[in-house]
Amino acid sequence: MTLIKNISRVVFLLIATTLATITSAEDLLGGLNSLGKPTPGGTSFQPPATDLARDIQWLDNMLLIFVIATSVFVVILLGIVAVKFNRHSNPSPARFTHHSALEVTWTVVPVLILIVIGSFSLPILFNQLEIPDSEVTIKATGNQWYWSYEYPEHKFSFDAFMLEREELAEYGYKPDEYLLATDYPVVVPVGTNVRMQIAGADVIHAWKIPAFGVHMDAVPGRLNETWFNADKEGVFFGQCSELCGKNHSYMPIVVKVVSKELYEIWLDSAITEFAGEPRKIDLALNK
Ligand SMILES: [Cu+2]
Repeated sequence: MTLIKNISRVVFLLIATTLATITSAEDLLGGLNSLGKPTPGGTSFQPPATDLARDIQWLDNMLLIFVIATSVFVVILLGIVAVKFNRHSNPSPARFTHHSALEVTWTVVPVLILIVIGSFSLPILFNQLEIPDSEVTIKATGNQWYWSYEYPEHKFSFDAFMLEREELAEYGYKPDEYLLATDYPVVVPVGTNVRMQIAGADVIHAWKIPAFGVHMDAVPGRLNETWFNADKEGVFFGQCSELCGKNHSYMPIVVKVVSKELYEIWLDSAITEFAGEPRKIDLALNK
């Protein structure tokens, strides 16, 4: 009888310990791939994880065509002038000062180029700034020198500090994620419109996730808004992108995009961990 009692006590203790170790919200989020981070020697964009980022990268490539074409054209013109109209090849230059057709052309063509560029870039800009109906709202506040996050719908908030090199493994990050990883990540559900409200507590910071195509200034006394809808589950890194003081480079941003089911579980444990308001059934995400 005592043996059975002891065994059941051990089993109970084992279950209790396991439960205790997974109550931390952070522990639920292991096993995600790092999708959005810089690569050594990289010069191009990070792989896009939102339509916003895809649009920006498409626009950048499109503009590059105009930039290259204009540069090549100007270099060729300069070459022709240098070869054909130097003092030796053209000792007695023409004396005319106006050429109406040429002047109209060099005014109209750049205007047309700007109209073409504007007609593609303005819709992309409007799309970034028009916040669609969102299911999750997160407020990010830049402080010297860390970010704090609030989930206003559930009334909890937490601070996110950069991890030291020796802390990375403990929090499940790789050694090359030093200067990018934080102790607490922002967690969002995949395929969901997320409204980001961004403000500064002291000086101007900027909240930026390159893979999302999101970059918004965090200005004291003003609430800026932006949004994203991440379509890949994974870990995405960003950094403060406005010079904000001596530790500007030590206030990184981590966003973990998880399945809607895992998000709900994380939300419950975060509400417990950060003393938020217990939520009613969140129907929006269960659709
Ligand atoms: Cu900053």
